[in-house]
Amino acid sequence: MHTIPIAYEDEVLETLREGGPVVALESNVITHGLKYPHNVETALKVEAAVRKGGSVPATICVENGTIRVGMSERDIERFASMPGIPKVSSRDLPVVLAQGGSGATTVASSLVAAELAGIPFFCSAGLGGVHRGAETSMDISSDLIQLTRSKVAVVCAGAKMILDLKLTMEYLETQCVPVISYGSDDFPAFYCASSGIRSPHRVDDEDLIARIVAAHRATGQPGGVVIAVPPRAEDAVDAATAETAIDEAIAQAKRDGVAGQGLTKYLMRAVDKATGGRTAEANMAVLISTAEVGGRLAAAHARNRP
Ligand code: PSU
Ligand code: MN
Repeated sequence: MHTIPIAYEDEVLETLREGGPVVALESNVITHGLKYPHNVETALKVEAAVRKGGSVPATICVENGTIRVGMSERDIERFASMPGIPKVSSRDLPVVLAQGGSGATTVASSLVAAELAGIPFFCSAGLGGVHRGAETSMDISSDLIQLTRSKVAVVCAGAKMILDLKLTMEYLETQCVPVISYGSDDFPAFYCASSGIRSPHRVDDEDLIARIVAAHRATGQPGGVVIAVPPRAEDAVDAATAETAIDEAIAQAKRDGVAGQGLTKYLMRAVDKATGGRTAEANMAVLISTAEVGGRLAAAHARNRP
């Protein structure tokens, strides 16, 4: 039988063997989401935040045909500063693995890796989702589809605000993905505390969230649970400012004929530019703040495990 090579960082492997808490993290946000050197600084702060929450971080990537579960500081620095590392989503993963290639994992492919590695929690700032205009472009992020397949709880600040968040929520409902907002009645909008959309459930008790994740796993249903954590007030961007920048970025993408795989990065960069870097700052801050909550939730889940 063909098996997928997985290289675990020692601490991650030891913690998993003991049934201790580990939080999986993506690497595409390091290589494509943020610019050097902010990407390195942020990735290391995200790892520190997971630890502060009481869990062990495992940043995931693909290197020379092996899935790496847990990157050292040097690995992160190397990945963050090396140009041309490809974005690897779920559908690209088998191609890159079989070719012995390398790449940065998105939310979707990180979920595949986390499940293979037996890590029940994953954390990032913003999920991919249903793009605005998807009724004609059909552009729906694989992140959402993967969420219906991989048994991994996802802690995030909602989905990226450049998306159609209403359609994203509809999609998650249709696909039976439980969505819980932590500390808010609303589904957050990544840069902003609220998307204006009510969340189907609000739970403020972290032990209860851990029990919900355990209950979902026990039902035998495939897929994960979304735990949406709003950005802290001091990190959030004013919604009107963000919306204006997003509208302009989408118009610009149309003019430049940008669509498909590179669209998310293009829009995020254009919005950052239009807001004078405010959204990039919020992106970094929210990655860190959600990681700490993710670390606490994974720790609560491991404590409650029978
Ligand atoms: N660009 C960014 N930040 C990100 C991403 C891209 O500026 O975080 C990412 C995440 O890795 C997410 C992926 O999983 O984009 C979704 O891409 P798409 O919308 O193409 O499915
Ligand atoms: Mn897409």
